[in-house]
Amino acid sequence: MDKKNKASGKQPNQTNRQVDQNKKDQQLETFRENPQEQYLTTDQGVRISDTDNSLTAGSRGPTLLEDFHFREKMTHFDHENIPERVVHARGSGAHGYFQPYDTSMTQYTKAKFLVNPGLITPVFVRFSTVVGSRGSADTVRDARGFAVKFYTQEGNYDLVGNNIAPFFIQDAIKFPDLVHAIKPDPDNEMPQASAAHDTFWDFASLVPETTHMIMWVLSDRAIPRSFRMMEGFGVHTFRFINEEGKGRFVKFHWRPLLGSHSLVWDEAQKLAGKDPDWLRRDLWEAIEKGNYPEYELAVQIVEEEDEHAFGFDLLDATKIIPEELVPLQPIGKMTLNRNPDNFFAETEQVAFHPGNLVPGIDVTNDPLLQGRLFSYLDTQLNRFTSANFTEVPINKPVCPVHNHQQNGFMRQTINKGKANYFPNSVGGGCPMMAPEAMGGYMHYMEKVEGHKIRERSESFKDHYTQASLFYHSMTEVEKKHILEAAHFELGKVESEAIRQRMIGNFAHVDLEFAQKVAEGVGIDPPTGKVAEAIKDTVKALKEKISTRKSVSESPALSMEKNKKPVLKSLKVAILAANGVNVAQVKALKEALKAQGVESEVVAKFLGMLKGADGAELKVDKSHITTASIMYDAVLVPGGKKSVEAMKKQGAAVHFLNEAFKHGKTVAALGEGVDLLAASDIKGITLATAKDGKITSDKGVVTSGASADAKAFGSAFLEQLSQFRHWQREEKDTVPA
Ligand code: HDE
Repeated sequence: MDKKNKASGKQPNQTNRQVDQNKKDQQLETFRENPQEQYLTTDQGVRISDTDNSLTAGSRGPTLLEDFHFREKMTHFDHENIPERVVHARGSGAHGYFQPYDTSMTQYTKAKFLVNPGLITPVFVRFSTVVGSRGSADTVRDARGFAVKFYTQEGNYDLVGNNIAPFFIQDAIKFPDLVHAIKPDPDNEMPQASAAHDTFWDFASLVPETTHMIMWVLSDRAIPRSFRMMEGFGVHTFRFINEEGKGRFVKFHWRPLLGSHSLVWDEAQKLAGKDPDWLRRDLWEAIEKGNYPEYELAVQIVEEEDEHAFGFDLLDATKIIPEELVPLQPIGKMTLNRNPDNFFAETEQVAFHPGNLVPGIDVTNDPLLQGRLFSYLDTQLNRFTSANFTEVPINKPVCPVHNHQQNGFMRQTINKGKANYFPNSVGGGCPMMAPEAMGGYMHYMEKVEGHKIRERSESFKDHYTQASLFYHSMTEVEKKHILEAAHFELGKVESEAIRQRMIGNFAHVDLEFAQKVAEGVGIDPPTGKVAEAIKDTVKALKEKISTRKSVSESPALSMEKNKKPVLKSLKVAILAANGVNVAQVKALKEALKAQGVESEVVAKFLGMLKGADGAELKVDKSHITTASIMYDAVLVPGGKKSVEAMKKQGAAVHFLNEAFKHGKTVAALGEGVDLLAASDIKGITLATAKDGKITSDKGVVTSGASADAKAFGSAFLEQLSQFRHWQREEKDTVPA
């Protein structure tokens, strides 16, 4: 297996483990409320005899103020809302655990949860989109948040990352500007959950440091197929500190064991309407079915001596460290195995903070990270109105908490004794300060000196080299998707001047790319003297960094180049109507299930279908409630009557066209091939209904009625595991 960009395939050692995995769950259990077999009561515990009628003066008279049940019920309802997060408002959470593979990280960090394979640390993860409101669609083009709270024995550690490795800006002071620009316009609050409007591209075109992340956001990474199939990045350079006190720079990566996969843009937009909860539902259902999402945690380590060895600054969050320069070292595996019991109590109230650190991990001077260290606590105070949000069950550490913090709205802890200050003698000096040997957190003793100054470091000033590296590391199809995304995004920009400026920025990434973007958005492409001047700037940038470590291509950045076959938990639609070959469908379903592939029978109406031989088949989804975009592949079984009926069903034919257009595996057996032939899918080799042939052409697998079922099964699974078939040029002519 290619160790560079894929999960290493390592497994944690299961012997001698200190099972801490359930510690958080046990703690949460003490807060859970279960209404089974219980009476309805007020908040005071008084049993309620009637919750359907207010207490009134006569059956048609006014409501009485003394109706304490009415008052309490209504008041609580009136106060149900808290402010949604100012960014990352839309999120989905899951519980799980993390376990290191081995002790290999001991040389770099003293963080126990990363070096002791016997230790299983409970985690809570919240995935999110950034821009949209709490009720917005999941599949919008956006970065995804990937925030992990580790409930370690040494305190909570939060790794608050994204699924995009670089960030838009270098200095936190620009964050309010960036977010204002990308959020809906202030006058009319449009558009929702989308960067495709003038204000964002105005900002981007004026702030070229955004260019690198823009290339990622235009790429397929911004429309993940599933939270389970998405990478995560810590983004900043952090610091590891080992037992000897030696510090090293570190970047964090999460690699999904299912590999990284994306939607296509047309599909993403349609899903936003047909199932706005697409990613949330996928995560929830996978966990309910026992398909636990798994991610490998890996790190890139840089020695302090090498701080200035690279062609970019490690403290600049708009840059990545190419994996070809510093390979990833696997640490351990995170498994998400439990859905929250209550969305508000857990997913909404969880409060992450990149400053929640444990011994062995520290921050660096990255100015973006430094600003975050202020912002997260500040924003939690706005969301919760009280500093006591740390006492909310989901935020509570599983290790002891003792200090002199007190009071405030909604204080839960009952601190005993008189000593609410330090030093004290009345409380025996407790709680005591912990020396380092007793686990006391020590900030890394970095030497810092300088003049107070508002100035961006010279080493932060190259905004294009890595944007260009990203683009040039893509496959042709990935480049095409970036181009189409740029046509969409800039195509929605009304101001020609903004579009023009963006083309100028893109020209520094790749001249030809900029020219192609310009062509689609009504702007004269940069040519002649302008193009020459841009080429000179780019060349000068390259020369400046050529003496330091850099790469001109990073295959690790391409999802396509690192594609990993996947079958587990993919979903296949089986199109059918009355007269379908029921025995064949049942056999297919079994064969798919054996590989962990899910399948659903899709027909015009819900209910039972009657097969050719009189057997019955349950319909899982009707045409009106589903679409090809909700499946990873489509299969048409045999059955003459069934196929003849479907030829007259626009929805069934559209299903095939659309799946084909989106690059999905399409298959047909026996008479099912006739439905394919009747669709708009042309130029693909098909078997004929009656022969014994099996064909497999660009992800379209067909089988004559007399062909070997097993051989068809393996041909289909082979194509399905490829996930998408981009080589279909014919798809552009298919209407869907
Ligand atoms: Fe955040 N970010 N951020 N961010 N961020 C928030 O904190 C902020 C940044 C990220 O699921 C807020 O609790 C500033 C980078 C995630 O609850 C807020 C800057 C990365 C989440 C905030 C950044 C992130 C947030 C809003 C620039 C990837 C959701 C609600 C300096 C490494 C966590 C909240 C969850 C949330 C501030 C940049 C990731 C306002 C000032 C870079 C995953 O505090």
